[in-house]
Amino acid sequence: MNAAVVDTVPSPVRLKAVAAPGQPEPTPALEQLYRGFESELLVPLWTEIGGLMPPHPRSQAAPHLWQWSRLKALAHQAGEIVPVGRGGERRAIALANPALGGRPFATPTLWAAIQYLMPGEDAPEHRHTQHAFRFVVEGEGVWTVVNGDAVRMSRGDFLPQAGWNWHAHHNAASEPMAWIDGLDIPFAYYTESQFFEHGRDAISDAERGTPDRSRSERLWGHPGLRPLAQPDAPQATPLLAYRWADTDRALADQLALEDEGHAGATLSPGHAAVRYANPATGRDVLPTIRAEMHRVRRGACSRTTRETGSSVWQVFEGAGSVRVGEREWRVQRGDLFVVPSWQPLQLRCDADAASLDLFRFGDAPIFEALHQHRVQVDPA
Ligand code: GTQ
Ligand code: FE2
Repeated sequence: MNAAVVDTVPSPVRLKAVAAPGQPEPTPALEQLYRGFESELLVPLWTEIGGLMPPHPRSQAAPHLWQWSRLKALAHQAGEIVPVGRGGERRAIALANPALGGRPFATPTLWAAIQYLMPGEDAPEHRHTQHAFRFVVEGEGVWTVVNGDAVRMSRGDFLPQAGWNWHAHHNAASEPMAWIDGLDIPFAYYTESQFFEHGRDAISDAERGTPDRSRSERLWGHPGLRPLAQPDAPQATPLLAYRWADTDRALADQLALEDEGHAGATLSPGHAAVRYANPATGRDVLPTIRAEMHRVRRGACSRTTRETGSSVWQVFEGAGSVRVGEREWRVQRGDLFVVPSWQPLQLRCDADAASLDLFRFGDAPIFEALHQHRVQVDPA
């Protein structure tokens, strides 16, 4: 090895000889051993064990709340000042977890952003290996065009879009529109697995149509019915839009069944929930992202739950309070908050709100695939 190179590279390793339980007292011999480790870029497990192998996850990420009113005001300002086009690709503004070093990451694995398009604007076509979805908390007028299939985006709709599909967005309406994007960008970043390509500079006139239902919905959007001409078990969902009317009815039915005495219809008393599923497999919509909608009845609260991996929640409707770890916030429509790995979460609906509806996405499919997923629900 070239000694000059070794000399110019500062060792990032700094070991302290400390007396920990079961470890030797600091002596000149121990100091010399540790300086030897440092100069060879070696780290002994016994000084690191607490941080590397804690008894349960201790997340780097912090619980945090972003208020929708502030996000939307800033996104609107960006709409007036910052153009959208090739290069920057999207007018998307990411939530940066305050404990993740200023990176635009909501959690160690998940990206969450508010995206904004002015009337008549287009976001250009591209594709990437990162898996993505859109969720619309309010407004309408934008169509997302996935592999040439124009998909309407309206309030309450969930629009998954698996990696490596071409996509562009266009606002066909006379009002600006905001929505949220969720992607596994941080996961792809840390695992160094990203690919990206630009698409056509403009989509065709036919693709600029504004159909009520996309081709994907006409093929795959019939409950319990699989089109025989289509592939058997696509890994990510072939259905590009999950409409609010269906989600709303599913949640309302759970609570109505509970009212009729069928306690097993809900997760816990007053807490209804559904997961968006791939209609071909029944599994999660995306390989890395799980998405759900929750409804907590007036005055009710959820059971306190901890789970491996992180999630981001967005209040869809109603008002209430949310407790994450040591933090507690009042929340209303559009507010977004982060639940880091293994931090306890409890949701509570105000006594004077009809219900508290929340959209949630998380990285659980990653941990399930690796047999590392755990959930702990406090007893009632
Ligand atoms: O809409 O295609 O928030 O590619 C981040 C990356 C949105 C998108 C984001 C993206 C998009
Ligand atoms: Fe994209």
